[in-house]
Amino acid sequence: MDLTKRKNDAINANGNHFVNGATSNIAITTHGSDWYFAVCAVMFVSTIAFAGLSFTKPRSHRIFHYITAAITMVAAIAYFTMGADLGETGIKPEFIRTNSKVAGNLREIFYVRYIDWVITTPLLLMDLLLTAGMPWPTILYTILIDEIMIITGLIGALVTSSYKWGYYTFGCVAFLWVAWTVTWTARKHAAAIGPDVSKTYLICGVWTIFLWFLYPIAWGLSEGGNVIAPDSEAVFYGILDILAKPVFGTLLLWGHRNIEPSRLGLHIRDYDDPMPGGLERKSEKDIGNGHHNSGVADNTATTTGASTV
Ligand code: RET
Repeated sequence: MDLTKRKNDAINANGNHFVNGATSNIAITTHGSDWYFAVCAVMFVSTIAFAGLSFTKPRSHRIFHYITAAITMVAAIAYFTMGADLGETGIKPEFIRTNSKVAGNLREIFYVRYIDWVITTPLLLMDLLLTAGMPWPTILYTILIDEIMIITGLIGALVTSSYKWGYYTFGCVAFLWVAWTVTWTARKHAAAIGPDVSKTYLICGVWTIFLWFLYPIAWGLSEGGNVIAPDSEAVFYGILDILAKPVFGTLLLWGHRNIEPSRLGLHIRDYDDPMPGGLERKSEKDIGNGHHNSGVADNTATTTGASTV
């Protein structure tokens, strides 16, 4: 078999199965599919690299490697899906255009993109906000608002009337809240930990918020306004995703190379590490028997032990 002659068959195998008796579709071509597969390869190689780098650290120091590898792993699968011309549906555009690149009565909307984002944007925020040593309730709340941003973006993309812009507006307001937390509140937390943490946080935080501002613009031109063709949409989101995931991940892990997770409040124990505070590890036997004290007295003894070490 001559591999050089093999063609990308995805559009033929999976594409343009729109129902509703559509007469014309606005969908990706083989070029778009090739590009999606190329981005899939970038995400896959990055995942191997981030996961491989985790082995250079003890297990208790791998949290940022694992989060970052998970982000590109999910993206690789989403990009495989889009390259295969799957994970999409045809939606009637609000604005019917005459330009041949975007003329038609159904536009291909990749809902798999939002399944990717609803998983990966919270992980990106965890990478950032854990670096800043943020309290966990703030992290959870910010992730919830981020999920509102992504899900309203998905609903807006699937709505055919002008009401889609209502969802878009909700998404933009949610994004402004996230951007505020990242650029203001978390920046102050990071600065309080030390100059190295502050520098890493600033580089990754500014990079993120700058890039994230461009996503609603891509949405407005693609799913929203039907201004650019699905192949151009692929390039726009693809470049943003490469910068926001593998490039961001590289900057973040590089920044973390000399930062102890415990300085960020992340006290993670491996099974063979000493107990925190120099306490003895207790066996079942010690806890259950051999003491005439009540549980309360036992606690007191433990606390005293900790404070004298
Ligand atoms: C939408 C439309 C609704 C308004 C806003 C949006 C923002 C999306 C963002 C996505 C970021 C994705 C990333 C993916 C990972 O690679 C949903 C497009 C504000 C900011 C970083």
